[in-house]
Amino acid sequence: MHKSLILLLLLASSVQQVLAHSETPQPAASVLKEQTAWGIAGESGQVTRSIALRMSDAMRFTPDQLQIKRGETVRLIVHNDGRMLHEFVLGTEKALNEHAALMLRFPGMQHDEPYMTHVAPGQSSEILWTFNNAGEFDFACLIAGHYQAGMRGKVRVTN
Ligand SMILES: [Cu+2]
Repeated sequence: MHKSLILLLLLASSVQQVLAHSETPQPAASVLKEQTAWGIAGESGQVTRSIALRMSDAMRFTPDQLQIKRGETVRLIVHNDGRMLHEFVLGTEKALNEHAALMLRFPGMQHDEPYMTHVAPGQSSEILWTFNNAGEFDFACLIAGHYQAGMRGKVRVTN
């Protein structure tokens, strides 16, 4: 299991303790720039391409397939066309499956990482991401029920 998920699990199981603190715990900078199997957080000066994605209450992403060249830093602009909250989370299929299982157990779980964004109805949000590993990765909305309804897509990063 990804270590940040374990942290989230610990946080979710100690909500009372978390709420007892006046300050929201902030992840360390080293955590924010953590290398993952599917890439690393990008900088705005490195952006080579912008890709717009739309999310709908039909539990679909448009487009649901992305082609990336390894080394590209992409500005992913995610718009929520629906009337409910959606989110965009990048990962491996395995990481997303594990994360989705946690979201089912703890539907109110707060989570935030540089490879995910939560988008309110009618709003847009963006992620800057450097795809520095080739491979086949996934993106998904992990809100309980959405992932299970098929709200996911594929990213192919080629050399
Ligand atoms: Cu959703």
